[in-house]
Amino acid sequence: MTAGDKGAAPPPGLDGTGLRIGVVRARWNAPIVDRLAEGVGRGLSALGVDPGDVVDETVPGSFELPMGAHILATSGRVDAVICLGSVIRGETSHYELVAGEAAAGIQQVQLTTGVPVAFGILTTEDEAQALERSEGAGGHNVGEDAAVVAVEMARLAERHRPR
Ligand code: INI
Repeated sequence: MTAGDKGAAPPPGLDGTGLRIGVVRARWNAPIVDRLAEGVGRGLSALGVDPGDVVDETVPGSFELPMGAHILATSGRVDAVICLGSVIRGETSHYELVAGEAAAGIQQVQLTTGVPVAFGILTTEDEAQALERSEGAGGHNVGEDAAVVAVEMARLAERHRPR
């Protein structure tokens, strides 16, 4: 399954050329998050984003992703931010808290800053599900989906920017 087969198909002609994208990665469950980051790289390249226009940062865990996104969103250096993380229910008793706060915080960052923030956090029952959603080229990878979302929303913001 590839980006668009399951979720929203990318709009035709979507082009990321010249866009600057921030990527914030949680270091918890790093092997999974690294796979998501590879998906982001593939997705952004396919849309014409120059790797030199990608600003990469890491934060300790998914709970810190909204703060990392806020720092990049208000830096004036990026047109959109992608947050990557993996929260596995079986491995944390405060799964709901970490996943919920990450989601709410990311929404708050994009609505308050006006800089789109894509939600690339896997919230799964177990590691097997996380692996299924972070596959290599040609498979389903939520990082690849998040790359499309970031470019689409950055273009939307650009089209309606107050003059
Ligand atoms: N952070 C994650 O990104 N994934 C997890 O599965 C996780 N678990 O299992 O607890 C996790 N916890 C750390 C959290 O995000 C914060 O870094 C920590 O609470 C310090 O603020």
